[in-house]
Amino acid sequence: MGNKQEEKIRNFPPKKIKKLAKRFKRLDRDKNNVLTIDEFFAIPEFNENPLKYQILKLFDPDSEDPDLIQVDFTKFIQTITTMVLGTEEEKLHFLFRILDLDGDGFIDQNELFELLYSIIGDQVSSEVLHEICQNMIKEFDLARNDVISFEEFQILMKNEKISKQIQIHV
Ligand SMILES: [Ca+2]
Ligand SMILES: [Ca+2]
Ligand SMILES: [Ca+2]
Repeated sequence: MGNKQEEKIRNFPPKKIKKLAKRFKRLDRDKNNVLTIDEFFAIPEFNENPLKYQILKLFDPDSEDPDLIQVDFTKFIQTITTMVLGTEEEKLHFLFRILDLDGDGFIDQNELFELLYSIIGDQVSSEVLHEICQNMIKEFDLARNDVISFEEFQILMKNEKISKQIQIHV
């Protein structure tokens, strides 16, 4: 990241940065200059996002536990600039990291299940959901190792129906 990130932030319109700084201040309710989980969850749209815990991980990749995240303004703005100004591939990487819950670099059936469950919820039985996951993995697991790699994920996301379902809104 490093320089590339900084360059991106420089390219971010100063007006927008000012706006983000304002937003950061507003979100930082206890004025300690870091955002914590309760401050993020105070944003209603964010709180409703089924992927909120995974999204929090992106803001503070160093912290293992989303409950303990500490997001200072630099991290805040870096994450948002990547989400907004990142290339298609960077954005997909972001999403992949959200879905790869254990961070092993692959999406397995359980992680896919978690994702679909967070989107579909109780509308279908867990048996049906497991079956859907199995079929999805079968369809996109080109290397036949029962997990989805980033390369396979890129192909999966070209499928419009799926990508529409898992867009991130922050
Ligand atoms: Ca705070
Ligand atoms: Ca994984
Ligand atoms: Ca695979």
